[in-house]
Amino acid sequence: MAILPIRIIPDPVLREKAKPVAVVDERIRQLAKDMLATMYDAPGIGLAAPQVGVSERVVVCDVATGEDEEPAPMVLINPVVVEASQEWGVYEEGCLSIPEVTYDVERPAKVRVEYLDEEGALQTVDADGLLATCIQHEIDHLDGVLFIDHLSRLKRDRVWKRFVKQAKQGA
Ligand code: GNR
Ligand code: NI
Repeated sequence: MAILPIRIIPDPVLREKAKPVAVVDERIRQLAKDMLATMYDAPGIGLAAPQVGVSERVVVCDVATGEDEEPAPMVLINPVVVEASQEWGVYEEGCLSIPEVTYDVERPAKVRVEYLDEEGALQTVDADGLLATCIQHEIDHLDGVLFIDHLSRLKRDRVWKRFVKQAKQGA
């Protein structure tokens, strides 16, 4: 298992559309394991492959963060939202690729997601609460979309410019 470096905006890989996984093989299983280790180390509740520089449709998450909760790691390959509730919910979101920035984001409160598991078998999950938000945040990453894209242009541009400046200063 390896802890991988996490890419920070404006790294261009975070704006690419990630390509579907054609075959769920040992390479993908190893990537998922390394992503879980990286996510727990950060720590975070989710991680998408582009955040570790891999432009492929692989996501991991674990929203069971309570002290007395059992870990609940999930690996979602080629995930797709197939149904979203009319009802919306709001969470204060953050992103490991945009450190120390949090804002409220509105998204569908419940989603049904189809994906391939680590064996390549088709699975369906009905997610609500934080898991629904997390999976949507991660699928956005696979399409080059960041949570700041859901904010007003003013707020998004402010955050973006701050990180562009930091990158230029080598911070
Ligand atoms: O660790 C994370 N926390 C979080 C909180 C609210 C909504 C989404 C997230 S995902 C984030 C980790 C991350 O950047 N995943 O892409
Ligand atoms: Ni993120």
